Amino acid sequence: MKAEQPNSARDKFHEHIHGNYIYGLWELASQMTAHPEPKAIPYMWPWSQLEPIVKASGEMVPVGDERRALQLFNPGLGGRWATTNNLIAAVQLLLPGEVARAHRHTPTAIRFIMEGRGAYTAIDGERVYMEPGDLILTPSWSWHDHGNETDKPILWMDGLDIPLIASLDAMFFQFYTAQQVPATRPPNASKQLHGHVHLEPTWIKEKPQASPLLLYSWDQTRRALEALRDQEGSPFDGIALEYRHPQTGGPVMPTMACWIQLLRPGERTRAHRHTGSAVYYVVQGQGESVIDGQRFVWSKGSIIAQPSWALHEHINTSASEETVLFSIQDTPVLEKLGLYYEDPLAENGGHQNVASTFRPGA
Ligand code: GTQ
Ligand code: FE2
Repeated sequence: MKAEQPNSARDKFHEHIHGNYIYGLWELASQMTAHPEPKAIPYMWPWSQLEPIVKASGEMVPVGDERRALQLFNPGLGGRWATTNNLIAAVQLLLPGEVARAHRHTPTAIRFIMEGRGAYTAIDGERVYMEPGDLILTPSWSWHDHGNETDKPILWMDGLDIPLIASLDAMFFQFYTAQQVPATRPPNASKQLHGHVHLEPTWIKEKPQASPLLLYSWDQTRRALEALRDQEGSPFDGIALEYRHPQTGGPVMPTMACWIQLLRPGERTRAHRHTGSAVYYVVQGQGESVIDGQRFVWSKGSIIAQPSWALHEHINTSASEETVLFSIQDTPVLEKLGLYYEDPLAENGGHQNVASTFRPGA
């Protein structure tokens, strides 16, 4: 057997190859992890922390070329514009009389309306009017501007796949030539055409990848949750419903799925983990999530980041009130690539041991 090279010679060799932008696989093996090890961490922005910041943003910052949207940065991602590895969540405020300038981009967006009503987002010439609890889609590369002609502020959560599109080097962005895109279709036209639950117009031949239904009204969402509240539901997710593309039955966007989940008073789901990340918005109620052994105590308005492969379970801690969680998820991407894996927690009756409780800023 040949004697090992002295360390100094081997170190020199490594220095030399690094200088030529070459690394040995033996130096990298720790990156081929046994399972996903996201840099993003489980994190939460409680409403008590978000609300004063959102209100202050209205006084401190005008709507200029850019929207007044507060982007939630995951502390594990070293300043990357990302809430999880692939998703960004933001809270956007539009004051009475304001218009956010028309533009388009390849990242896909959703809005979930938090507070206020009667403002609109215009998507490719269609004004979609907002009510609390509505989900509104902005497909990739569609022109959009926002306007608030009411006398009250409006507030919504944005969800976008910006980090995914950036890492794919597929980012395109343009401003429109005017402040707003002229209306070419009646208000809420897509709901008029595609919003009929189990009936779809047969004469529409075009089947876009993103849902042609742009407005998923809270009224219909709430009624579905109420109709299903006595079902058993999923042991891991409770009464979890996915917003559907009306023509394909698939996720609302090629890169993002949206869910609404009802947890009944006292309900506690079992823990599981899966590839794909999620951002939750607490629509109503109060409760806790345990994510990778850490307890997150939330209430209406809180936003929670859940990285890929994180063990998670949710608890409605109220004995009388129902809890509703909205979420965006990047699982459609994993599914399309054959990379969706899911594991229940087998031990401990399907529940995690709680090692710590999350405190914001700590
Ligand atoms: O309102 O169009 O939070 O383009 C980030 C990028 C919102 C928007 C965001 C955007 C928008
Ligand atoms: Fe946008």
